[in-house]
Amino acid sequence: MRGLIVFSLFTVLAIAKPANASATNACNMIANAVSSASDVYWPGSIQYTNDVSHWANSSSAVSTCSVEPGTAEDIGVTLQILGSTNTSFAVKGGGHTTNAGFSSTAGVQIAMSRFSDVVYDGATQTVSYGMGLTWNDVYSALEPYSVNVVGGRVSDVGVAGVSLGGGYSWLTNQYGLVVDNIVGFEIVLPNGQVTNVTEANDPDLFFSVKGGYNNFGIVTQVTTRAYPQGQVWGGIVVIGGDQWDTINAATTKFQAEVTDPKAALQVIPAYDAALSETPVAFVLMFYDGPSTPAGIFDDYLAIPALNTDLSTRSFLSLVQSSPTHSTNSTRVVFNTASVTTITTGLLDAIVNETQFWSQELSNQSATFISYVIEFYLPSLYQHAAANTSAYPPTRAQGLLLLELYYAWDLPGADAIMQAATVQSAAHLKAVATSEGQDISDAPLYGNYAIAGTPVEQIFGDSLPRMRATKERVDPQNIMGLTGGWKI
Ligand SMILES: Cc1cc2nc3c(=O)[nH]c(=O)nc-3n(C[C@H](O)[C@H](O)[C@H](O)COP(=O)(O)OP(=O)(O)OC[C@H]3O[C@@H](n4cnc5c(N)ncnc54)[C@H](O)[C@@H]3O)c2cc1C
Ligand SMILES: *[C@@H]1O[C@H](CO)[C@@H](O)[C@H](O)[C@H]1NC(C)=O
Ligand SMILES: *[C@@H]1O[C@H](CO)[C@@H](O)[C@H](O)[C@H]1NC(C)=O
Ligand SMILES: *[C@@H]1O[C@H](CO)[C@@H](O)[C@H](O)[C@H]1NC(C)=O
Ligand SMILES: *[C@@H]1O[C@H](CO)[C@@H](O)[C@H](O)[C@H]1NC(C)=O
Ligand SMILES: *[C@@H]1O[C@H](CO)[C@@H](O)[C@H](O)[C@H]1NC(C)=O
Ligand SMILES: *[C@@H]1O[C@H](CO)[C@@H](O)[C@H](O)[C@H]1NC(C)=O
Ligand SMILES: CC(=O)N[C@H]1CO[C@H](CO)[C@@H](O)[C@@H]1O
Repeated sequence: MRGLIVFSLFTVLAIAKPANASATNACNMIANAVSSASDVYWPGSIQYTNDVSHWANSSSAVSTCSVEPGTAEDIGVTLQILGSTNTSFAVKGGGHTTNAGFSSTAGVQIAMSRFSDVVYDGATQTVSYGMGLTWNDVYSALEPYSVNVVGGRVSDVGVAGVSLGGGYSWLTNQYGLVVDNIVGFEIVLPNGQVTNVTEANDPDLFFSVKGGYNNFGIVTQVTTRAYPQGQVWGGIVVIGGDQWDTINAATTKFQAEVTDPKAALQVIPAYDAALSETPVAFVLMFYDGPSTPAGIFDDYLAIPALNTDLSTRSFLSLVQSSPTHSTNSTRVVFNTASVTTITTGLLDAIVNETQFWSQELSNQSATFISYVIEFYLPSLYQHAAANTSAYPPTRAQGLLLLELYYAWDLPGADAIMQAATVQSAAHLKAVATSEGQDISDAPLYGNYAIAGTPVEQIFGDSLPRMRATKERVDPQNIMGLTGGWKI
């Protein structure tokens, strides 16, 4: 073991030195070439520290410098330099990816923070928002107009990764995914050209970027449909692990009976070291109206809770009440499985996984072992036509998403924690399959999938069209110098 560590340290030092020297050169070239709207920062500055910081510290890296572009043209200049010097780089929106290297790098860190406008256009009923924002920023800016967009469920998550990866929202049962509502975006292509892309002017690129992240260029802003938004009802209850049978009965009943698209639910069996030694259930409830009609969440509300935060509130307040259980000092992995239905058997298996892995990993500095069960109506993918976005690659069947979310403290436990989620997700897929679910080809959501997942499982039949588009807009594969789901 010790020999292995010494060996890999040597390898890292050996390749890191020349790479950083050339990255330093690229940083200096960028600093000299960009306009006064943009800046390059070096380690030690506050701006650099913010630019490389991620929600999960396991996703951060020590880059050579950071760039905060202030204009789309400067992004074009930067991409040209990175391409001509063959320098690794990363593009960060909100920095919430849990996969190392997806928006972090030892090379040049691009931080999108200066793309921070939110513009509501009442005439077209659309909203344009910049790729440096969090959902908190967007919802706050829209609240005075009583309108909203389809976006993330947690306030400090970046708009970029959610919007470019698919995007599941509290409003998805009503209006579809985030990508289903995008009507256009501005992108800086790898050749430096800045262009507004729509279904009308470039259907292949419009399709490919909706799910395709950073494979085609760097997006600066997205324009999406606006919807009226009033007060909502909901929040969170925390229920003790002595109530699993009652919780699971409420959950199977919710799934079988509730068809109101204004209702949304997440049930999260979770071991939370800060709360208790045994797993508890977080139940997140949402209703798009000032009160929830009788019969929707009653069974959950009847269960004695350890903690309750439910009320009639603004959408922003509801989103801010979601727990995130992590700061950027901890290590996190997400993994996922897609299923077509949640049975009592599957719920029991998920609770058992929470119990099993929280014990198994208790000596690995685990602080949080959880399984987010996301409920959607079977019609969730019917809000856009087939073949209109790279993700999801098929809209034939509605899916429910399981998101495994583990957090821990010690870097030495990384490999064990990641491997545990792979084993656990495979186990749950096997349980669902053994119950007769046809999920062998069910697409996985890229924002929840663990690094190393084959892109075929995320993009499926979208890949040929994405690859042809990439060949056209990025023939030199400049975007291959950055990490993420590479097609
Ligand atoms: C607490 C929490 C709650 C979440 N809730 C939700 C939810 O409700 N719904 C949901 O769908 N997902 C949710 N997610 C998952 C979320 O979609 C991903 O974490 C997503 O990647 C976050 O986007 P970001 O901009 O913060 O990430 P980043 O790490 O900044 O970026 C993610 C990827 O997008 C690329 N990218 C970023 N900016 C650009 C750009 N301008 N142009 C091109 N590529 C770019 C990056 O290079 C990287 O590969 C949640 C995650 C967390 C941690
Ligand atoms: C990291 O934590 C600091 C301090 O809590 C906070 O200011 C910063 O916004 C966080 N960064 C991210 C990406 O969450
Ligand atoms: C760019 O760098 C990579 C290694 O980071 C190397 O494999 C590749 O050959 C280089 N390409 C060119 C054109 O120099
Ligand atoms: C793209 O559209 C936005 C909003 O209309 C506009 O501000 C921007 O200048 C356009 N960009 C290009 C390159 O035409
Ligand atoms: C609980 O989960 C573990 C790990 O997946 C598995 O080995 C075990 O069979 C499960 N127990 C039950 C009762 O399902
Ligand atoms: C941690 O606990 C598990 C199961 O309880 C055990 O198999 C493993 O050997 C332990 N690991 C260490 C490093 O103590
Ligand atoms: C969508 O594309 C797939 C192949 O990628 C094709 O089989 C299917 O017919 C298309 N559907 C529609 C409605 O165009
Ligand atoms: C607070 C903290 O732990 N920060 C660390 C996050 O990761 C980077 C890169 O690995 C470290 O340099 C920080 O010290």
